[in-house]
Amino acid sequence: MTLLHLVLGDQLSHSISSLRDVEPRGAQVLMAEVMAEATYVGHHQKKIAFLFSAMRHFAEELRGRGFSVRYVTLDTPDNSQSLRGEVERALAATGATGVVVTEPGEYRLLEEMRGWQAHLGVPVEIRDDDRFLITQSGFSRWADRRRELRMEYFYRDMRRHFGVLMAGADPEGGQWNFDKENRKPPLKGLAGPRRLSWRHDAITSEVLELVEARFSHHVGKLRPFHFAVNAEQAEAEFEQFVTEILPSFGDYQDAMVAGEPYLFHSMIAAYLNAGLLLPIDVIRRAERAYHDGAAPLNAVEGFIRQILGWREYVRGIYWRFMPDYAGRNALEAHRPLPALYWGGETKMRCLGSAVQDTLEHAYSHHIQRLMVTGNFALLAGLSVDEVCEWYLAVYADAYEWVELPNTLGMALYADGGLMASKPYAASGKYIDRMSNFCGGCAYSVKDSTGENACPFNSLYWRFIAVNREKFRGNHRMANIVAGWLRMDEMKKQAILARAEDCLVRLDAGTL
Ligand code: DLZ
Repeated sequence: MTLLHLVLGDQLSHSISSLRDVEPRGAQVLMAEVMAEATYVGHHQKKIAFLFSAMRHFAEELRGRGFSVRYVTLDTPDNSQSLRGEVERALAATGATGVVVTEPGEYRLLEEMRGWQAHLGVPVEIRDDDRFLITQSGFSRWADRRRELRMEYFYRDMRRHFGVLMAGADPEGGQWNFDKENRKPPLKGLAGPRRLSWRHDAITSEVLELVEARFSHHVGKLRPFHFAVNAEQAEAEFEQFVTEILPSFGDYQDAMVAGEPYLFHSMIAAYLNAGLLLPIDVIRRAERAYHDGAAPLNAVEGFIRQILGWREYVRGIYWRFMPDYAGRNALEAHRPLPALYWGGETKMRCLGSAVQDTLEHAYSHHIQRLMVTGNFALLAGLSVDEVCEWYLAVYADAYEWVELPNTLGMALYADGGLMASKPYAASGKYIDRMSNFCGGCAYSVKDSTGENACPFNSLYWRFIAVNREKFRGNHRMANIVAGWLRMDEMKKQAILARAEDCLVRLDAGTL
């Protein structure tokens, strides 16, 4: 009996559960480039090129291991351009009598797959994705026992369970979290090291031409294209991170520098989320760097918290609360996404720079995402749906399981505090402290009123004023709301007038 093993574009791991316990000879693998997946949001051109090239390389590796792989390129004649259609065609062509697939990372596709068995008339087995360190049911068991689902406590339990950075029953270094040591502002001239970049082989060159021909209307710049496209290259990039970059990662985790899109960040999210790297491997490698004395604890703990804590936690939140989660909009934010998010002109240096980095690289680092593009969207009350769609489209690492909780929950507080104990709202003062943007900006970060005032300042206070009733019960917001209520009435009016002026200009494309 031959089964059809479907491998999706973000399942490029040889240990993926859909290929587990399978004798390569006699097994039939299906991989398919389809318009349905390439266009359900308007993915960045680099994201499509990265995935198609990585998929094609992975198919070659599988063939090298003896698998029979049916690989359908986007331009294959008769490509039905949907995953179900390609499964249907493959079943007919190969005579396979059942389908095996690892659960997808997005709710919409899982829902669709649940209907495949009835439609196709053969058994469809959907296996757990055990590249993640906790299953959906494991997360649910953890969550069922708690009133509040805070990441910090989840992370501690994961450290204990996996014995990562532990000294017996205690955390290594006597503390679970070294976040306070990870917030150094950038020194003058701070710059990250030069990163590895890869020559295009024949596969990547062909994919780049395909993306140029078929997706040039999508967001972002395709070239130069520098992504790793197989596990070997991704591992080499990660090794460079551990040996040259990780030691500085902790200190400058929250710093932003104009013209330095990567600084000391690992840049591995796209590889992890597509399956070229495995979370447990990168966690153990970083831990080893600490034990070997090659990287300090604040850096290693900060890195491991992102993978073992945050990444697993957001996935758990996503699956526990979908599909209801996607419809949440606790602060009733509906303003249309302005053109500047698609590269339109802005005089705001920090925002313009974060957007330009995003369009150029399909990447920006987490503080730009959270405290610049995210913070601005929160303060300006931008439509939750449109902002979430933007984040899903523009980042090479974005799939809904990771994007939605990070955007809707963390950045926009649209889940009403399920994930974050208070909104990540900040005025220009935060950006000034953590970056070198404000010095060269057209706006004055010292001012909240008048037409030169940094828009973040007036919008911050407007956000507090508009939502003060909603924040009344939140003890972490009480002082801020009280600060607004105490403020001189004339000053309040001037701030609100400036905020309205900013919003008018935002909509007009002149902010
Ligand atoms: C993101 C993406 C794109 C652009 N194209 C494909 C594709 O052609 N074929 C495929 O199998 N997967 C693709 N993907 C990744 C899927 O969208 C991803 O597997 C689901 O969103 C679930 O995470």
